[in-house]
Amino acid sequence: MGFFDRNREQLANKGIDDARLPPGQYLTERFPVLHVGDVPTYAPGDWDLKIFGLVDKPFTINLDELKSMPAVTLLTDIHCVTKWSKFDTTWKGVRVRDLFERAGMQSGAAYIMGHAEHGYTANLPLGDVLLDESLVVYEYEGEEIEPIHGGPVRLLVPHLYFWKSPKWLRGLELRATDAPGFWEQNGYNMYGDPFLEQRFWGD
Ligand SMILES: Nc1nc2c(c(=O)[nH]1)N[C@H]1C(S)=C(S)[C@@H](COP(=O)(O)O)O[C@H]1N2
Ligand SMILES: [Mo]
Repeated sequence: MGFFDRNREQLANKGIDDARLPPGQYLTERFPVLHVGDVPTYAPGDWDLKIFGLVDKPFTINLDELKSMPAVTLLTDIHCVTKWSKFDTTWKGVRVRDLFERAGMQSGAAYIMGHAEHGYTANLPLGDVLLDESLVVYEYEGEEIEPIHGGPVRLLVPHLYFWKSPKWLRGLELRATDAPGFWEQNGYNMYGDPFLEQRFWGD
């Protein structure tokens, strides 16, 4: 029996329903770090986030303002396309939907592009980020998110592969049309549902 089968078998021994583990994934207790480029550092007060594109009132929000918005705490599993999954991670942040409602979504908006530091981008259908679980997060396990994991603020769209959750998030752009983001231009799937194993183009 190979590593993946053994890992899946161990789930039952731990009393975990293996339906939570998408096909082709293995469960890890670790929290791997994965990104392109350097980890940015921000002087206090330096980080902000722009909500722009197909909205009536584009705005820029800083960290204090973000933290003053209604907060949501979410317990969720995360799945990386490089095949690790991590269960029961806890995040705190603000619903993307609340930010977009404040900006006033225009009727033509159908997709978003998440913009991160160093030009990293990830595209998503608008409907996916309007879900309750799609958050702009600033805490992980009750602490500020560490810079290596995207602090001060990252996007969290836990029902899709984790590359769709940009670290060091700086902008959310509402768009009429879809366009490939950073990894999507390099062959990753435009949607990325881990339970359908949509890793690459054509999956
Ligand atoms: N800005 C930025 N965000 C990013 C990435 C990146 O390279 N740059 N990599 C993505 C990928 S492929 C994964 S798996 C997760 C990894 O998050 P972690 O390092 O906190 O585990 O971040 C995603 N967000
Ligand atoms: Mo990833």
